[in-house]
Amino acid sequence: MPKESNKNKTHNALANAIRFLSIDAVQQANSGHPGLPMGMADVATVLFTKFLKFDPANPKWFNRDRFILSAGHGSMLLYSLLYLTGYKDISIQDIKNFRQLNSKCAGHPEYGHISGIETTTGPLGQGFGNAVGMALSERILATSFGKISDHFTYVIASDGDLMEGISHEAASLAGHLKLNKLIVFFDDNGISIDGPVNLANSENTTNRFKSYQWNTISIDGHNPDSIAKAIKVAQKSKKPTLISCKTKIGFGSPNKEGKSSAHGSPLGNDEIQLTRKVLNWSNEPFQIPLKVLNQWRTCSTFGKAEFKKWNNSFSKISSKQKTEFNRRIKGKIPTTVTKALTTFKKKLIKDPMSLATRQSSEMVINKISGLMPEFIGGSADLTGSNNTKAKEAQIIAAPKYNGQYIYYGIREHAMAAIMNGMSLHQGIIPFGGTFLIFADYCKPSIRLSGLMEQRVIYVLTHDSIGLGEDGPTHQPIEQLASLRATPNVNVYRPADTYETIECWEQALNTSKNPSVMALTRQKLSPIRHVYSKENLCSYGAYELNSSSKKPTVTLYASGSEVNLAISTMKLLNKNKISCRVVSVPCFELFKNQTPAYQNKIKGSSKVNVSIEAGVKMGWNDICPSGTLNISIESFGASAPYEELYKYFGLSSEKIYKQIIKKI
Ligand SMILES: Cc1ncc(C[n+]2csc(CCOP(=O)(O)OP(=O)(O)O)c2C)c(N)n1
Ligand SMILES: [Mg+2]
Repeated sequence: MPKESNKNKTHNALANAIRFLSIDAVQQANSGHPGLPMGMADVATVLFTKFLKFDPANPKWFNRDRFILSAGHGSMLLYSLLYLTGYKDISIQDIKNFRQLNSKCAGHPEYGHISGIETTTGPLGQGFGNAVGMALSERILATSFGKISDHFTYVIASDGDLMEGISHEAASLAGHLKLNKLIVFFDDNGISIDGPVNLANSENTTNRFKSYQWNTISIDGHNPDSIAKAIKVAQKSKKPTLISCKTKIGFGSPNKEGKSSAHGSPLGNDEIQLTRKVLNWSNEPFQIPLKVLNQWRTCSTFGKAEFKKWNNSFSKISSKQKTEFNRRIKGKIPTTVTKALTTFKKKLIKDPMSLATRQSSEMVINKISGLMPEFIGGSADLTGSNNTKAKEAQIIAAPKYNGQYIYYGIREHAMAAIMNGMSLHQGIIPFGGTFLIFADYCKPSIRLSGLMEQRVIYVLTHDSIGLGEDGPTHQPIEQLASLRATPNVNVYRPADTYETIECWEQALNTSKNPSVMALTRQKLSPIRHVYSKENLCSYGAYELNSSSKKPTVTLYASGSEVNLAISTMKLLNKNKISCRVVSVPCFELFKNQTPAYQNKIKGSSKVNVSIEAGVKMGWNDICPSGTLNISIESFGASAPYEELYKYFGLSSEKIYKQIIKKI
């Protein structure tokens, strides 16, 4: 080994503290990924000790630099950093409990477990997308608050992160938007699980990012001076920067360094002993020499000073601005929004409208957008179909970023991950549109919205065969069921304009759930004719009308099929069969009601029928047992929508016949 200078000695000791905490924790858990923390310890050490603006004593300080470990399998890198730098909510005991039940140090970093974890990562590429959302949020908020919003967003991304399709989408948009305060360290170790990356990859990653309009720098990821120099250059760039760091996975392990065997299993006791020798680390497992720990603990001095400076600047802004800033950061909806929606509901009762729910949703967006600058919309190239753009909304673009609308391009997956990042960043309530069928193109990120309890609103239009002629490739069949099956995601399917307002109101006021708005392409007649002070959709299901106290038949339906239920009810009534209709705009909210309420809604009809233009899966959790399901269990077809409804058995006459058979 070359002789170490004092400067290098200090750096190496700091980096080795990360390496050995990671090695020891993975060994103790007998599970985990030592390779990445060992390989990226040098980069992380330089970043955290010399550049990252943060204060472990004030981990939620708004203007901190964000650090995202997109390659979540390297979680021990992040846990080591948070412990070493002195975050209060992680102890050495937590690290010893790595990957055990209820440990804060879960297999992959989970948002909410430790204050320094900015987002949940593990599904490769997601963190990269989140980071783009965070960097964009920082720029958007600066348009209202100037230097109060002024931080960098740093990312560690692995080969896997950058191979994933989502990184292509997100990087391309980040380059287009010139997010110059986004700095990505690419852990260019040339190794993934199956072996060398060149088993499956031939592209030049640097050139790829260059073509996205990024600034690119290539360095030796084990040379502290090169790392520092690259960060300095990146900080001054007018474009987002990719710093490709040539590293060795499992750095320091004589038999596993540079090999995929270092990726995802414990090094083993013998190899650990050898690695301790190579890296000159003679400490017991989990033991960090006091001198090294103290050096780590003081590295945020710069961040603490920045925190003070920021507080000083913040104290100088007007009290009106302070109140507005605090409101946005807390995610509180302005009272003017509630008032506007109430006025809209009342007006609608007087002056009913037959609209597609996507149009109703557009009216809601138009009414509230100007009242909530933090309400940031967008669409994946379907603005005119999703009806997501408020008339007044300006387009968000470099270099000013003042606006409320993002043209995401045809990048559904990145849109969803970016929205997660915006919501996590705080100060923004994102909503974005595509067709419901393409929920499948953003599903991994929708799932993470649910897992991280983020208020992200997905405006998913063209919600059934009711879209008509575009045919089965565009007609959702199983999408509602699969989204409803995702924990914590509220799926709304409003039946008319009034319900659309209620569902939007509920989505905006539910800060710990993502919401899916499943909206129609086709016009729907109004079903609500009386103003209700209470938000009936917030119950998830409610009785819309009934022709008797003890109706023989109860019809349950959502969205566009509520009107079908009403016409079926009319037919039954005409034939002296009493009936009631229950509108079911949101399964999840109904399941949260008391058993008493649920039983009241379920009632005691002889015949129960659910009607929805999609698979029946899930309806039996809502309806009484033995319910007849009117559904579609095959792919759709291409035709005018009225014909399709008849073809698939969704007509009041056909439903009526089935009910009579059952009675
Ligand atoms: C979307 C997704 N697919 C697959 C995996 C499983 N997985 C975890 S890490 C990894 C790739 C490892 O290679 P790299 O990203 O270069 O990380 P390194 O081995 O260099 O640490 C894979 C396929 C995952 N976590 N996420
Ligand atoms: Mg790799």
